[in-house]
Amino acid sequence: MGKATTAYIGIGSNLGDRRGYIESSVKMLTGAPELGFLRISELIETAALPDGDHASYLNAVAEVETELDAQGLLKTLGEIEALLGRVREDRWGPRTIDLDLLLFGEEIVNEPTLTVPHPQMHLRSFVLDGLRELDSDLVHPVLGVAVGELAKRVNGRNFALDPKRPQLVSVAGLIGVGKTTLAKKLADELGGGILREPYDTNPYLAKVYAGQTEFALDSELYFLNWRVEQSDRNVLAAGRVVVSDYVFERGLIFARRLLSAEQLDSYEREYERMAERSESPVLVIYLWDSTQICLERIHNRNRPYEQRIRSDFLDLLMGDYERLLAEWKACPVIRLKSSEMDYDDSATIEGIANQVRHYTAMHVVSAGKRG
Ligand code: A4P
Ligand code: MG
Repeated sequence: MGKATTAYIGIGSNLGDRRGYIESSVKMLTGAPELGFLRISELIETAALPDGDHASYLNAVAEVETELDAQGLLKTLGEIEALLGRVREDRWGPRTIDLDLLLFGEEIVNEPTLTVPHPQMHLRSFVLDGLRELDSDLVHPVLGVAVGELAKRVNGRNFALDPKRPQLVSVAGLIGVGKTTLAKKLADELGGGILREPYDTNPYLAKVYAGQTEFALDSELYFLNWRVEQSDRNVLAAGRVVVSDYVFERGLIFARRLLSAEQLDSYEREYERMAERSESPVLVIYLWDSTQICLERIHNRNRPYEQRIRSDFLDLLMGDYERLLAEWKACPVIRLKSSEMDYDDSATIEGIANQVRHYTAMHVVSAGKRG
């Protein structure tokens, strides 16, 4: 007898008697002589990925124990799918039953017919929540991150990688937290482009910081125009990775703190128009730290007009960012604490870039694989 491996299987159905198909698949998993069936998570109803165009799914995760190898288990799953009337048509099309191999012990498999961990499992709450329910200590063997932490990144939502979209990765966070440095290093490491806030060319910024609030609207509109020129969805190339040192929504955060009611009114009208043109990111990296540390960095980098920034203003902005990202729906969010990272250490940057890659379509395209 070989050594038993604990494996996790994603179960999905969106056609016919969904619950019945899932129950039958569980019976077959239990009955298969080569499998010891352990447990199944709760069933959850989810809108069909990628865009809800098909009937909604019932999803669950099963834990099995097997002495088969990963390919052997995949074959068994295929046989059960066939017995339950699964017809392979369109990738995203309706199916009576879909059995995906999510995790096979801690094994990493990259073969033409099999990728383990499943290449999109970390983007799906319906998978991560099921895994977490069965074993909260499980760690994704490639990302090195626990399933509970991965679940927080997607925050109850489900995403699909889409190589046809620009692969925009946005670094968000407070003034002075180190967004530009991280964005540049990641762009280099990922072989992608960089989009930077043009703080040094904004002719109004120094005036605003010097207390001439009548220039605040011009200053914010200047930034808004820059951002939309850079992140215009018709300008960014499909499939290409590009890293920005801001999120587009940052404009609203600053406008709400800096503009008078009347200025804000004009700003918001313009913002709505621009937001439609701007590409939304596939991943946000929220870089954070204490306001004290950000303030020290601001002092150290010594841009003259920034020296008036006070810690109570940073506290307010920090609260704004926290709220923005707590409600963020567009993509996964990875939180990183700036002072816990050494930007000059190449292994640190490689590690972060590796995480980022898995949230972009680079990850499946470069693996020569289905999504
Ligand atoms: N393959 C490679 N790696 C694996 C793996 N880890 N597990 C190969 C299973 N199969 C793997 O799979 C195509 C080929 O992938 C297999 O022959 C195998 O050699 P498939 O099951 O025939 O095709 P599929 O199901 O269309 O592909 P896949 O990747 O399983 O699709 P997804 O991404 O699971 O998409 N929306 C909601 N809400 N819930 C869902 O469960 N599922 C899908 C299916 C779409 N939308 C969904 C859901
Ligand atoms: Mg499948």
